[in-house]
Amino acid sequence: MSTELKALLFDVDGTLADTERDGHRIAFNAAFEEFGIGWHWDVDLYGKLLAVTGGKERMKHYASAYLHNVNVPDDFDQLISELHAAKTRHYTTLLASGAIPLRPGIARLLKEARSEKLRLAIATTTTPDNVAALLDNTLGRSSLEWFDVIAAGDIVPAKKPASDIYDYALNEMQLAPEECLAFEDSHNGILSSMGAGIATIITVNDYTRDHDFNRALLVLDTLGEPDRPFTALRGTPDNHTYVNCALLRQLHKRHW
Ligand code: XBP
Ligand code: MG
Repeated sequence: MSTELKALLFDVDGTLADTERDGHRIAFNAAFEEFGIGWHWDVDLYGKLLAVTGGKERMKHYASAYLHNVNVPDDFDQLISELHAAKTRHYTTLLASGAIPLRPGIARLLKEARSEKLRLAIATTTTPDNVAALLDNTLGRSSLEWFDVIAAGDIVPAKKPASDIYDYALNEMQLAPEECLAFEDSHNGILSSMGAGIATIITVNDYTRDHDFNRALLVLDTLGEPDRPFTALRGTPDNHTYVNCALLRQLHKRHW
């Protein structure tokens, strides 16, 4: 008996929108300036730091791997927590200015999935406020209700590449992994989604183009639009030129 596709689970950063280089990075730097600590993350360095998911975890990793924890205060965890709160404030303000649009095909696919009664969820490492700000400023406030569960940030102890955040979302939705597809953009992301047993579609971005996506169902440059076809980097999208529910059902059926 074949399993029916019931839900789509989306990563946020890099997948729903290109938030890292011109969003999170800018906000981290603004927080560093606000606190006068002399840190600055340029585009290349930030690409390397993305190996560690989660903003607090990333700052701690930077202090230990790049600064060897020199001049780190006794109450370092407190400083990290304050820096992170400031960073979240800068980031959500940036999103409110409309600086970061959704990636091609995201709004269209979410709307089509809703009309076809596919359930939706978010599984991300980022802070819940950041997810709300992105959805609010792109699709409108009511779009938060499109998602059965918004699994985000510290809700689970272990962030991606651990599968915890996807396991949490599946459990909340009472769905089996075979009933879902996940959308990711990074190696850590696909380790997490596939660790939870969910077949995964990748849309790459400049930071993740060279990551290992061997186990992905499909690797694309974007989800595409009817007038803006995707380029398939791996996998077989048959005659499709943009991702819609028909293609997703076909890929899902072929896989399971
Ligand atoms: C996203 C991240 C996040 C953001 C920062 O990873 O790594 O940590 O860069 O967000 P993914 P916070 O796309 O795999 O979920 O500062 O809110 O933690
Ligand atoms: Mg991501």
